[in-house]
Amino acid sequence: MEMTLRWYGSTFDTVTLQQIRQIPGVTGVITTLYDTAPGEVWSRARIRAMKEEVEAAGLFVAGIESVNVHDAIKTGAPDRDRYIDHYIETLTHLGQEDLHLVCYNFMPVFDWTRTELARVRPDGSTVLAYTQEAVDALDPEKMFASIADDMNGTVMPGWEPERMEHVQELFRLYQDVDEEKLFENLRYFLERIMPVCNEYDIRMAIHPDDPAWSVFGLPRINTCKENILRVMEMVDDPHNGVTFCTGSYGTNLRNDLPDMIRSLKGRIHFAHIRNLKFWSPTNFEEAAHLSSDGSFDMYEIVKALYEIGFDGPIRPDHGRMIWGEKAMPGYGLYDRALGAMYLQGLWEAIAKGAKE
Ligand SMILES: [Mn+2]
Repeated sequence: MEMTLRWYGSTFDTVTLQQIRQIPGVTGVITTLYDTAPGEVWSRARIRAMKEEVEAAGLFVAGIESVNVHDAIKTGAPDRDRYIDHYIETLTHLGQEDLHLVCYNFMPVFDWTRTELARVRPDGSTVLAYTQEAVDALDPEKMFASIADDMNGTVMPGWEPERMEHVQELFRLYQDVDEEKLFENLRYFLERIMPVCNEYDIRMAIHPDDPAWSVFGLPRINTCKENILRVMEMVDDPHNGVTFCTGSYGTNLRNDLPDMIRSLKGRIHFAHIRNLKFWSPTNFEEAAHLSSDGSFDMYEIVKALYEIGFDGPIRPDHGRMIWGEKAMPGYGLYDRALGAMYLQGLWEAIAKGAKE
């Protein structure tokens, strides 16, 4: 396991590399070229500059989150091959620059969905939260406007204003895409990129859908054990792997997280670890990482990762906004630093306990 933090680059992130460097045990960052659009080819020069900036701060780039997949690929549009060619070119450049982990998702239209970005908890911290009732009452085209005021002036991944201007058009693109078609389009994409992944040893790590069920009538497939195992089997190559995000699979209380981790042995390339507090099965908020603050048993989750021999990057996922910090919702420094320390404490205890 290597402990990392997500970082959006010095232009976009309120957190600096120097601050990340001071969190004990954090050696790497998970980053991206945040100003690139889905379908755009990443140049080697820009990838190298990003690496050099991170390395100059005493850290390293542990992986990319994300290289976003163009909607033409997800919908299986006639021009998808051109966009897959671009994706392959980006992967080639990443491989040539010695980067070997790429997180991505295959969610239609909306990336992760939350209905509140600053729900106040009893201790005064604020967190991202979700209620199905709020989603059901909302016109999807107004989704963006309803939360835009809470973004603290930041641009949140998957919710870029220029994308959200075209929400109606995006919905039209997906009108004939059902779950089976989405599986098929994912299989097509993975089969085409596996050769370059094998050539450069690039581990592709699909991120689960969040929440792990259909929203606004759009199909979603990366939601449960059965479906993710189907994705692993349909392109049975170790480079076709998973970002195990506990806060995303965990949105569905039917998902047994430690059991899912064990069933994905050898295919989890990256882990996002966070806790959720449920008030009902369809009303939850993002808690502190500590087990007792939320609804998950974090010890059992980390233990399952340890037991399958997981050796990739872990990052604390979204944190609460605490101590007056102003940052991109979920991506402040303070609570993620607390999360990184707690997760490392669990790991150390589990690893030493196993050796006794
Ligand atoms: Mn995640």
